[in-house]
Amino acid sequence: MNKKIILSAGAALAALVSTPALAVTNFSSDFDSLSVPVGSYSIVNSIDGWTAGSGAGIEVQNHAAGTPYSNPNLVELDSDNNSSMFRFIDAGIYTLTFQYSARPGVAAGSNIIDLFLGNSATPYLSVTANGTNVTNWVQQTVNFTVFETTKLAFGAGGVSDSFGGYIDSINLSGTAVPEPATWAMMILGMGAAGAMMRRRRQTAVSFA
Ligand SMILES: [Ca+2]
Ligand SMILES: [Ca+2]
Ligand SMILES: [Ca+2]
Repeated sequence: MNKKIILSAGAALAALVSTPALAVTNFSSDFDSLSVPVGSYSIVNSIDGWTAGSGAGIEVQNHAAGTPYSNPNLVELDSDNNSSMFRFIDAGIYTLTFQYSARPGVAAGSNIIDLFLGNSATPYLSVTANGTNVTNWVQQTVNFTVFETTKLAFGAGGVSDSFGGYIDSINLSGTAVPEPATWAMMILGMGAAGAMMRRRRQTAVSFA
């Protein structure tokens, strides 16, 4: 009897382990595949899986004003005006990292980069800094979990004047969120194991 319970708990655990993982989005984008003349820039509608959202488009610079984190390009989202770019990611438990630098010589109020998750108009993260005479790259790291396909977006904020914060080398890595059925099986498995332990305890008492 107890052996059967152990087996059923084992089967539940095996099912948990063998449940195929849902698709998870992993990507890195450094914006370096686009050919842009050195010292210049191009404003594009899509790059590295990102699509331009609001505003004039995605400005890809090749050493136009400052040094990219990864060569030869970086992205400025205050292209001709405050613009955004987005993509969709699958459900998952994620770590997102990206490099941020103020644009040299531009004040913090004009250098804002916002990160948005889903349809919320409130940024999940907002970063800015005062520009010095050079680019100062600082890695930003955010952890989040999404339970369904979700929009991920970056946007320029603050003064819309064609000069703004830089981003480069965005990296998303994640693991699958267990499916509800898997959770149910795991809980059943634990319940069975608990019942088995309770029965064992009772047996021990009756034999004492
Ligand atoms: Ca780059
Ligand atoms: Ca610009
Ligand atoms: Ca600006």
